[in-house]
Amino acid sequence: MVETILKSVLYFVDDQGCSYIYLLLLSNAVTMKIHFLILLGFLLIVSFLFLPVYAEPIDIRATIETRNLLTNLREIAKKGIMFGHQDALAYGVNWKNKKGRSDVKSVVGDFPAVVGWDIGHLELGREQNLDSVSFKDMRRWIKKVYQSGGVNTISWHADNPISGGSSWETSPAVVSILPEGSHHHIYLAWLDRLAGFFLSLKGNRGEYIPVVFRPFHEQTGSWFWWGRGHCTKEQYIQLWQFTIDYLTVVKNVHNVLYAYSTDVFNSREEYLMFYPGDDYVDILGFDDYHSIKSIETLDVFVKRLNMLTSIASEKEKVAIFSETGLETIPDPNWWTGVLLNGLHKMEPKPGIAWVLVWRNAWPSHHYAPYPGHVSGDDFKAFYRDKKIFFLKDIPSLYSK
Ligand code: BMA
Repeated sequence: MVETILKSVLYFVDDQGCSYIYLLLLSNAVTMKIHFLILLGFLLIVSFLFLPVYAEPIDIRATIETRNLLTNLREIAKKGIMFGHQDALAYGVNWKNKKGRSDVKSVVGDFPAVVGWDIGHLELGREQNLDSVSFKDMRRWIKKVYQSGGVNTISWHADNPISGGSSWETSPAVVSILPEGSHHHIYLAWLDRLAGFFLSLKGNRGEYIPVVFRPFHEQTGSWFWWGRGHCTKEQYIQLWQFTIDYLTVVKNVHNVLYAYSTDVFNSREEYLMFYPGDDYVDILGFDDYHSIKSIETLDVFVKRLNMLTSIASEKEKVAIFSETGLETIPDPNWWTGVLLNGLHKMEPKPGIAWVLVWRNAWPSHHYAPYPGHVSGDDFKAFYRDKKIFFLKDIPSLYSK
């Protein structure tokens, strides 16, 4: 291959119609220098064409591993789609906290390439998250995923800071935690805890482990206190920007990529309704549990994917399908018949870096199969698809 390229280059610069070697022998030193420079220039241009374009995180002080992660996500999205599962290593249907276990692994023999975690209740200083996963264990699993080259993505079902209710308790709260608000000091204490957690994620060399943080998600819906209807667009954006500025500038957190992730949307305008700006977002995603329910609405699903990837390529951001799934997966052919079918229909531009299905909590609330599940065989077919990447299919995403 290299030989062929060199040969073409040599003949390209040969304007005498005879072989380059012959010409070199005849040329004087000056001609040789010129030829050498032309050759060098040409090789430089060719090598630049084949180099990945390095993506710049919004945090200009992002660590090298964090930068590499963003670049590699961008490269992956050109080739295929990683499969992700929420809380994959922590528990599954009818088991909890078993070393090396994951429902996905029990079915296909490989781990998801992306693992989702939720830090809801970390803000309160609790030891366990809202789904009873201990933060100590979460830290350990995050390291495991990082060391195996996979991605950790973190959502935040934060409690309502005013009422003390859950994320789903929608008394107005955003305005009160902004810098001029009555509860701003509480929010600062929350962010201090989050920063402490992010900075506690370290690899064996003492390097910070990069994570993708996806705060204040599904804001195009109204079920969370930060959602549409419970704050203005300006307040949401101010909250987002303040959060990132505080974590990066004040707390010196530089191992985080930030994902803006809406719920379903039907237009570009709706998607960007709460968009905090290109300088505050690394990754664009959306959650959709609706259009993927059956083949009947596949066109809606594909349309949303295409809208997302268009916006992402225009803004030079990475796109992800941040949450989805069919609860209990009663359709035995859902994985290939609906999900994969839709993903294959996506327009061929840089696609999405991953698709993540929600957690396997209990028999009536799970989104990935487990041994003996009705959709198990179809999930194996989904796993075998060349465009779908599990952990063994990806290179480590933290080095060049
Ligand atoms: C929801 C459900 C809840 C859970 C929450 C945060 O979709 O799975 O049971 O507490 O996500 O993980």
